[in-house]
Amino acid sequence: MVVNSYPQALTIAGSDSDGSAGMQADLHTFFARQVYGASVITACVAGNSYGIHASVPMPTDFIDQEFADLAADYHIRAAKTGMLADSELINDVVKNYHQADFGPLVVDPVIMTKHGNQLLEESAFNTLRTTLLPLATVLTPNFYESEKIAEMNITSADDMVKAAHKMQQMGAKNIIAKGSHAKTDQTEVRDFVLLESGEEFWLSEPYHQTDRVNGTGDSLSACITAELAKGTPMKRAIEIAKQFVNTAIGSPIEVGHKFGPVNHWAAQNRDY
Ligand code: PXL
Repeated sequence: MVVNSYPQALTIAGSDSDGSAGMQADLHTFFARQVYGASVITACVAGNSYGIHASVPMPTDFIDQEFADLAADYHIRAAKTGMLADSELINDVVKNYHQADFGPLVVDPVIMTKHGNQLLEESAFNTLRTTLLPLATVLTPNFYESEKIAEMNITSADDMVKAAHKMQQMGAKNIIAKGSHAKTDQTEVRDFVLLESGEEFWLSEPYHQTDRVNGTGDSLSACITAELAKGTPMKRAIEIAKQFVNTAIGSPIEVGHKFGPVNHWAAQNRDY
């Protein structure tokens, strides 16, 4: 008798053809953390290590069927969202998430790639803020996304704290607001964490001077999702994810010519 008890996580995200980011990075991460990975594909992106060159959203009735098929069979214990492209897709995913019982939701508010490709229509920011954000058990904005969502310029540590509190007031329960990587002479990256309990703290990791950081945001949010699917407490899940991604950045893999992926092999099977 199959008891369906193995930890299962879901990524609701876009497919990235070069495998460095999006759903592929999520599934690599689930695998590396020994969690079974299912996927609801929301969009397909054609690109490589130089950039993204085309993108198509999936039809919403197809997305509805993906959700229905998983709900009818699998025991998804945690899920994450990645690229959602436009308001129609966000509303469809929100509708499906309300109907499903897929556990805590990690929202990676994917707006733009590191190299300037827009993955969410400008007109969808408000839908993201008002419908998806309140569903977020965890929100994982990068520096740019925090500025966009909180609608403020972030120029200091105090501003990061302010932005995180603003995003919590919008309905996200736990926030990891990622620090800026903009200064090439910086020696560390500091992320600010605000938990549902009100506890807040900074996480610091060494800054790696490398172009091979595609998929870091996807992998961080996927690692938190994988840990939540296994029942890891929230604070520990966030700490593990930060160290996992830092390790994956630390050992680049030589694929592609320009902005390559992080190395999930280097980060797997470790006790963080
Ligand atoms: O890393 C952000 C991201 C998310 N989703 C898809 C992507 C990318 C970046 O390239 O292609 C599908």
